[in-house]
Amino acid sequence: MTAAPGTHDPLQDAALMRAALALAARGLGNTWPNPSVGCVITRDGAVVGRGWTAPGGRPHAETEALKRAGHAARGATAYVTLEPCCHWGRTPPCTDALIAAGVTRVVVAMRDPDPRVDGGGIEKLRAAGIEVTVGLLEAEARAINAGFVKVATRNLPLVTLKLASTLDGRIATRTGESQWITGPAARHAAHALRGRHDAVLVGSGTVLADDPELSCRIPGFARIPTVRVVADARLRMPATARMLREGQGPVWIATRPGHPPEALAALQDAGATVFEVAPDASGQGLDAGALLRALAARGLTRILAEGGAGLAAALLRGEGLVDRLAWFHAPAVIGGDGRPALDALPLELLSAMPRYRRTSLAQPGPDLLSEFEAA
Ligand code: AOF
Ligand code: ZN
Repeated sequence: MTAAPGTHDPLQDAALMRAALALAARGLGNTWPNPSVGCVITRDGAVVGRGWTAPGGRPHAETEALKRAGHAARGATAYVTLEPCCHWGRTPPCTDALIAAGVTRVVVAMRDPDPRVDGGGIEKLRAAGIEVTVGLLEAEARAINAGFVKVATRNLPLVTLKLASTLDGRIATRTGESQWITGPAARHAAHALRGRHDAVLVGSGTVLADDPELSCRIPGFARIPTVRVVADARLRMPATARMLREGQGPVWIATRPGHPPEALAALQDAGATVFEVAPDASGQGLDAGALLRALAARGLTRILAEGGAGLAAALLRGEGLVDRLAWFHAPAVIGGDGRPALDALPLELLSAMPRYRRTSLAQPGPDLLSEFEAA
């Protein structure tokens, strides 16, 4: 049954926007610096085209979906998770493609904050006589576009802080033994998390302690290899580190200014990109906000921070730097002489304690994965 022109079935609209959001979610971690957008095109109640932002950020979702719909796009409705672009970037505007294809109705989940678009796409579609609805499942779309929106509005990427600890919040024994606290299913889930982020961020202490590879080792998951970023104020990272020899994806090292060029050259020769970031107040670490702004300036929108305890605490100390927590808990305890997941914040008053709202709970194998958002 087709609804009369101008009247639409809200349940069907919501179901189709949900389908577009699911397509958008597929691209997370693979489209930076662009957002991951989903588009579903329907005609007479049947889906005739689906598309999502291609790895690397182009082509855009709408043109992918239009390509699949072909002539069926004439008189069709397009459901898009972000306002279609109206600017000439490296691809022609999606608004023009929708108009040229003869789409007659566009349902948009949220406006695009990019100043080149920012309502202009909606206006252009309306000016062409297309019926446009804005705001369907906007909260869900904001969650998917959170990294892109944070960069566009605050020059900061979305940060998910991932930690894996015992029930009592320990990540190693007194002697430093840390492998493995969580089981294989949790580690697999952690790799999937890496794949949905543009980059993994660790402190150099973690590199020295564990010599990790830090890539997403699920075949086909990270279509664009996850960037591996090391916060290394003192330039302690050895040029022989495993991540420089193994695994996929670029290695970026952020350090404080003033190191001799030879020290940088050794790491650059090993394949790393090295850049300088302002130090923190102690001069020993990096300023967490400056580090994140530098990553946003390089195009990253979604960062998975994986510790160690110093980096995690530095991020949490910064106002509004950590957006989400992904905390794995193993059903085990180490006790007070073990290494804590977090260095001191420090905190004296409970009223100043950062609080979170749980958004999901999963049980990978014997472990728990709780995800939280800043409250
Ligand atoms: C869309 N559909 O799938 C995406 C959009 O550099 P360009 O030309 O690729 O443009 C990037 C901008 O386009 C980006 O900042 C955002 O505003 C929008 N992304 N728009 O219509 C898409 N990924
Ligand atoms: Zn576009």
